[in-house]
Amino acid sequence: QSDTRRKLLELFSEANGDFISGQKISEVLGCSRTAVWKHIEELRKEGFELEAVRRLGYRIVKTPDKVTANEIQLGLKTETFGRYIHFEEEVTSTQKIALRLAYEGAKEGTLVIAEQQTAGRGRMDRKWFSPKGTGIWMSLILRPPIPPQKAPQLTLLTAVAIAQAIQEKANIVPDIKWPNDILINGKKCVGILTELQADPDRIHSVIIGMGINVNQTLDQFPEEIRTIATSLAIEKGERIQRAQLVQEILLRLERLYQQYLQYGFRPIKLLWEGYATSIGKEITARTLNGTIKGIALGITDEGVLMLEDEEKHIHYIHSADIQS
Ligand code: BT5
Repeated sequence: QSDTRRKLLELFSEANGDFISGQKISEVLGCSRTAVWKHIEELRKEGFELEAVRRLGYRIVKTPDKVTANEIQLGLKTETFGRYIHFEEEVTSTQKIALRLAYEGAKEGTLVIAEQQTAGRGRMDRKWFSPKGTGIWMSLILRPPIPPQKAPQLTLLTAVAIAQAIQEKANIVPDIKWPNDILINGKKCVGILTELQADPDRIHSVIIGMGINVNQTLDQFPEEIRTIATSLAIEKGERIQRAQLVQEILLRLERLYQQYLQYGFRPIKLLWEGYATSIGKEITARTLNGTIKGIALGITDEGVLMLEDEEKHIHYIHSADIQS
């Protein structure tokens, strides 16, 4: 995806649905009117509807409701997150591609996104259903200057960013379930998978995988998760533009990430607690070392879950599956 295309989309974002003259476009892009016309044709092929009127120029009438790089970058307000986007119609898993790009030196903020995943995965190699054209399946590459043991905090930070974006775009206040789920009315709508590439003392990259059910109807969920999963459209009763939600998530993520690097995890923790409804309630944590039942007291300043059992012992839990 070229710089010229990015500039063109920026122009259209600023125009906000108004006409931009061909003259102005060719000036800003530094290319001929014919070259402008070629870019416009490319966008049309991708499903953008563009109106062309003599003397007025071009304007975007309709976007295709896909999650292509062009559509996400039309209206994107971030500085670095999503400024480079690797889009594919179909992949095995966006995590896999992001990992490869990270090895090849991709910059922080690089986003991999697909319309469909054929082998989307959750934690511990569980399956993540990622049907075509209905959800957001994406992976973001970060290179945070933090010690590797702090990487799990980024999962919590991501959960806050997605919760904020859902609140903004769908007008629903979701629940965050420690560590990596977002629920609406008790059903899972979002899953986050954080994968770390690091030496013992230095992070090379962190890949944040985000799976968000956006426009699925109930019958589009496979039977095995139909009673535990939901989508934003089911909860809200109307479809949501996925590209706009991606833009909002990237913006929130970038802001929180900058805040995190400057001030540490504490401000993120406070926001996180505002969305975490399980705090103060009884939960069961299945860890690799066994199952613990107790009251969730909250998270530490490091993002570790504190669980108080019947004997008033406090357990510090770094990773687990939680049931309420
Ligand atoms: C997660 O794992 O929740 C992390 C999911 C991360 C998915 C993203 S999509 C982009 C990127 N590329 C990938 O390949 N993955 C990431 P976990 O907590 O282990 O939950 C997995 C469980 O969630 C499964 O065992 C199912 O019960 C349930 N599940 C699977 N697909 C679902 C869906 N679409 N919606 C809700 N629940 C689902």
